[in-house]
Amino acid sequence: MTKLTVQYCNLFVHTCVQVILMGLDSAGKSTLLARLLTGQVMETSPTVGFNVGTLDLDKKTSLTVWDVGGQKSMRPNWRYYMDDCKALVFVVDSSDPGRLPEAQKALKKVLSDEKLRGVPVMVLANKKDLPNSMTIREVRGTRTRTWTWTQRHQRKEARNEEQQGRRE
Ligand SMILES: Nc1nc2c(ncn2[C@@H]2O[C@H](COP(=O)(O)OP(=O)(O)OP(=O)(O)O)[C@@H](O)[C@H]2O)c(=O)[nH]1
Ligand SMILES: [Mg+2]
Repeated sequence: MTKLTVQYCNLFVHTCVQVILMGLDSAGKSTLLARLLTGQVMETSPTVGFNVGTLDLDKKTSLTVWDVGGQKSMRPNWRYYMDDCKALVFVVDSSDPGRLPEAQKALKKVLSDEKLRGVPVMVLANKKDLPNSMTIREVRGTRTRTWTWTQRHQRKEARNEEQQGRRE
């Protein structure tokens, strides 16, 4: 292929990257998505299923952002959104320390899923505008423990696979 043809082809290559917003119910995922899409703070109601929107970063790249309902009954469905996911944003309500252990447990479960192996994760401390919200350090403390747990879990899995490979 000549250089000219390659450049011509590139004109039409559009990359669409899948990003998922997860987190407990009421963490603020739908508010965040609406804000990203419209620039406005909009009224939301608890998400049953999902919301999805596309954000154009430039002419060639866009993000498809999936906002998945966080209620307990919906969490088993989270894994169906993980296929082809290139980044995960886990939203935490930093004004609600009482639910931090629940958020930690949910994140731990999400990160243990094989589908997310190697996928970058951001924990977003939301609702920082509210008085008495936790500091980033407090929220980060939770994430670090979870992350360490996940790395340990993934290393163990890799060792098991390796041993199984040797036996076969
Ligand atoms: N003060 C404050 N309130 C927020 C913020 N983000 C969201 N909220 C409020 O938190 C409530 C829940 O927000 P949602 O965006 O619906 O939460 P969600 O994570 O989508 O919840 P589910 O759909 O049930 O999973 C709403 O009343 C929002 O207005 C924020 O940054 N600051
Ligand atoms: Mg929602």
